[in-house]
Amino acid sequence: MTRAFDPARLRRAYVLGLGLSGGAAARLLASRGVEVVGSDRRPAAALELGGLADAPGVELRCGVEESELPAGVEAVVVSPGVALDHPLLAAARAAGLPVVAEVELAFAFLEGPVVAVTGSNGKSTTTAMTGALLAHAGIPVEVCGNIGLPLAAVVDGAAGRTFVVELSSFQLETIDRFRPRAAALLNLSPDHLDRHRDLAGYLAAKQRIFARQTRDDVAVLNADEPEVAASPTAARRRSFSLSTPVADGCRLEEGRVVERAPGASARQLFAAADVPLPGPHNLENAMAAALLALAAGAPATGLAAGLRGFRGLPHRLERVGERAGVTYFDDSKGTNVAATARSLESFADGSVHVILGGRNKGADFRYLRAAALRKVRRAYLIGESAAELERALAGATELSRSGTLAAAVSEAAERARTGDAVVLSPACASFDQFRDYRDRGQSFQRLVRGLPGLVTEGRGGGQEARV
Ligand code: UMA
Repeated sequence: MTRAFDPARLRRAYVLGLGLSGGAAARLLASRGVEVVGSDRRPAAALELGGLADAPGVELRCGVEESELPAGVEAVVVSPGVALDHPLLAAARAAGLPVVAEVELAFAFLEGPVVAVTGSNGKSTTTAMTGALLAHAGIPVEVCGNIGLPLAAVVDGAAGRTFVVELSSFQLETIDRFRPRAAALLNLSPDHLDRHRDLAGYLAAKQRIFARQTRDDVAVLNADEPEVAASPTAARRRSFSLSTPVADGCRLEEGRVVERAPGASARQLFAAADVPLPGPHNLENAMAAALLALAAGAPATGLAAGLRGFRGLPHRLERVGERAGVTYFDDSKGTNVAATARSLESFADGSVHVILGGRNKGADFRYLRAAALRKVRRAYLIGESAAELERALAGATELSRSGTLAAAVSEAAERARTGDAVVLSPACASFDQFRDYRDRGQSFQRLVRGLPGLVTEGRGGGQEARV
């Protein structure tokens, strides 16, 4: 039998993976007087350990893939990137020790409500938007999680904060007591199938976000996706939709987002035009963010102004600049087929020169054909999956086997004409050629800024993306 995870009584813990989340978890544990053994298969020189190596009570084992647990360990905190069949985790389970996510550990120490966001796409934008809406309402907020700042890193801080946490399926797999006051499941499309085996496993991991909620909490669900809408939860179900009528939640009605709730009269929350980011998917993100913000105490009257002030996030349809009537967008965060297809929907038919490719995470690229047929003038294929993309998209649009990002940018810049857009939205992970999606996006931006005659406009030009 697995022992219950009780951070208050923990004396010695193992932290597997010392990246962002493992590092933050180890620091949090050490600061609470817990002895930590941490390991990472990468050598210490490749990790950003800060002062962790010298912290009292912390022992680090880097550059080795450990499979045996040291004596006296009472729980294992696992980084999201570690597969759950890792030998060390199997050993922990066999010994009856709890294996928990960094967010589960952090949750136990939080003093303040949690608002959580998951889904296949749009979760970072929705998380940031929710944070912006709460901040606009004067509610102290910490925006964190998968978005890039571990929850464990923000446990200590001013009192009275609301924690808006983006959660990936990887993190959700090993939560237990984690209970968000309000939680959203935005959408579901195939992603990370290399880890979750099938869509049902992936959905089940996502739905764990609601597992500990009670009827005092709020679950925000996408009414336009039946599997998402049917998620089991004890919480009050509030839905959002672009088309389906909702009994409790909000819906787009003739350019206005209208809220309905049992026993209350309908009211406008904001207008579609208040959302400063392009595409119907961002309207969905804004509806979910509004319902979460309401659940966390923001007044409805400030939502429209809060949204208008939202600046968007880097590497998500981020406008890099313009040159000879051609606009360049960095959508490096488009790491799966659905994200890229959604981004393409933001552009005029036949106007996009899209850069695709990288490491395939188990996706079927044929799902890109429909969007490619309508929106794409030419696709420039890079990285490991170029050949697979070429087979999947043959006949749907013009194709170039560019190989590298540099070759793709230079060829796209040469071919694009006034009114076109050049968009890096790879539908793939970046790890074959780059450190991560940020590194890939930054490389793209450097290449674009190096084009002669480019006029840069910085971040937040979402509106201009509506071409
Ligand atoms: N490691 C091992 N053994 C293993 C596997 C990994 O030692 O078998 C080590 C690696 O060498 C590495 C560390 O574990 O040093 C990696 O940890 P990690 O991959 O879990 O990454 P972190 O740095 O902790 O970052 C994680 C999230 N990464 C992943 O889920 C892969 C970050 O999301 C998140 O921002 C961060 O925690 C803070 O919460 C990134 C991501 O790509 C952006 N997320 C995926 C997505 O959005 O699709 C899920």
